[in-house]
Amino acid sequence: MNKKFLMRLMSAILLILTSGIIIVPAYAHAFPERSSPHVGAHLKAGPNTVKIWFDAGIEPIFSKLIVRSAQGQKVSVGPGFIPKGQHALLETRLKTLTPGIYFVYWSVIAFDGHHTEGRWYFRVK
Ligand SMILES: [Cu+2]
Repeated sequence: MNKKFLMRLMSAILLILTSGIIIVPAYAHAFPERSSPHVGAHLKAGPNTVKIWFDAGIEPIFSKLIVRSAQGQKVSVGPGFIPKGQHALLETRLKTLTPGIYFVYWSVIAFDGHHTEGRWYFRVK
């Protein structure tokens, strides 16, 4: 093996390694982009649903959206769901809400397998 061949071999290996890094798909974690009601909203009447739109696709089986009153009572129906034809929208139906503060708990697994979760509130006057 001469020196020139060795140099070529090394640069070829380097090229394969670096291009290998480039072709790895760049998936993102899922974070909320917007919601209905808005984070921290003060509402005149209780909403019927809570919706959170994420910036990446989420897995239906592992994604949860639960709403609780300030006293910790669950006021949402079921664990939340992803409407048909959607992949980044998480939704839940609500029972009739009386005036007070409500906490929205969300927990999702993105298509890349990464888990994110959070909590925010809205208020019904
Ligand atoms: Cu991720």
